[in-house]
Amino acid sequence: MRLFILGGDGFVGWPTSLHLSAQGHEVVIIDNLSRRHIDVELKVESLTPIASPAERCRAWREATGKTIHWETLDVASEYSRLVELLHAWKPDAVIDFAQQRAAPYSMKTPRLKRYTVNNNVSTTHNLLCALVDAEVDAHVVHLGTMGVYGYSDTGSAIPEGYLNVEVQGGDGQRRSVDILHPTNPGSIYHATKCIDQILFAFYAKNDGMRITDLHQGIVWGTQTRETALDPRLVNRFDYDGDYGTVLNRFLVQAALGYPLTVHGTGGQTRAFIHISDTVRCIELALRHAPRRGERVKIFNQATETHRVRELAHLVHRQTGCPIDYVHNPRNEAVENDLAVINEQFLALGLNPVRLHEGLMQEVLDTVVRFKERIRRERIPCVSAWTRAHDTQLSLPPAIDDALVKQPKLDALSCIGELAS
Ligand code: USQ
Repeated sequence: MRLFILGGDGFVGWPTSLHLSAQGHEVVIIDNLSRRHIDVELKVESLTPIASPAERCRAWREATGKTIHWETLDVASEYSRLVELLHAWKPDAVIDFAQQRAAPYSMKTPRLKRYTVNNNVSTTHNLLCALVDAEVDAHVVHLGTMGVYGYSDTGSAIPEGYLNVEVQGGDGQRRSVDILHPTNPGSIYHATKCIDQILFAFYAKNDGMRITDLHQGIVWGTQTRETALDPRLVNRFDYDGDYGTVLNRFLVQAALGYPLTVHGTGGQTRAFIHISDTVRCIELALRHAPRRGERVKIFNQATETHRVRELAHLVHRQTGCPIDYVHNPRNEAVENDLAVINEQFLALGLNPVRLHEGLMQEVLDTVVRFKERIRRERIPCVSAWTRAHDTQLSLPPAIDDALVKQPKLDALSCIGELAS
């Protein structure tokens, strides 16, 4: 298949691009390098030293003889060029990772709330609109989030996208219907994924578009088989308080002997998936596209659930690092249970990678290799969901300055600098 991978430079986009190229697909990455720009803005870098886009593609060619094409484009704002690219390449499928994906970043300031909504919703809608406009019948595979459901304990497992309910019709008869599971976002970022769902439902109904939405849990790990082929192919690894996700952060903290930062009681249960399963799930979703006219296919892309404090205990047992129960800057339930149905991927043959000490050790080894690059002052989570949650008013001055002084997130302004 010929594939467009929007956001192919990011934490999930890059390993997916390599994996699908390795499977023999023709891959075109479309990316505005915004994630690298945000690194500059936040004065933090991926723990692993990631190569420039050109270097990444060169390394892939040298390692495998395969070519990955690269187009630098901001899908949220360069609509006409997107249509031109669709006309020129006529992809069979478009995989969409081109989103601002960090909940804490999306809650940091009014400017970043607006940036996240404008960027994420415009990207989704521009893509859908452009496919109709260009008359390209590509399967859209979108990386959504388990967070669209909220994490409340309803006493039943979260179904895959649709909830079967019974309604009473005007004739008094009761009928069973499937509705999109009600949304309950926990951040502005998660809210954008809820809006995406509505757009997908509309384009599937109105234009017969073939769409798959993957409701993914928290990804952990860093390397996949392909990213490990050459140091220049290494995947990015975030540990800072905005972009680092909880288990990867704990592993970094353990490597430094920095007490594990459990928010509140650590009673939040979340769904998880290892990065190597993520890329396999996307491959499976691609192979099983919905038919034209079929409703949006929704998969829960998560393989296990864990409570945050249990993860901290696991890391503590393996490394001896102490646990620190810190103030929670988020407005979230103190404790929640979570059960998730993920039957569809299992039925398609996914054999999940489960969290175990060996795999955590692999991540720890990577962390230790690049330990010197860690900026300890970027570890605390300081993005507060509301003023009331910001009991410490503790934004480090450097971040305050960075945000105030940069009037606009111009994702393209740093390309030359980054690519050189
Ligand atoms: N947490 C801690 N200590 C920390 C960091 C986080 O206790 O040092 C807690 C948070 O309060 C939260 C939980 O860990 O309860 C998860 O936080 P996270 O930062 O690992 O994950 P989250 O913000 O939910 O977002 C991540 C990805 C996002 C993806 C989502 C999947 O950044 O792109 O959509 O996971 S899910 O959570 O299932 O919606």
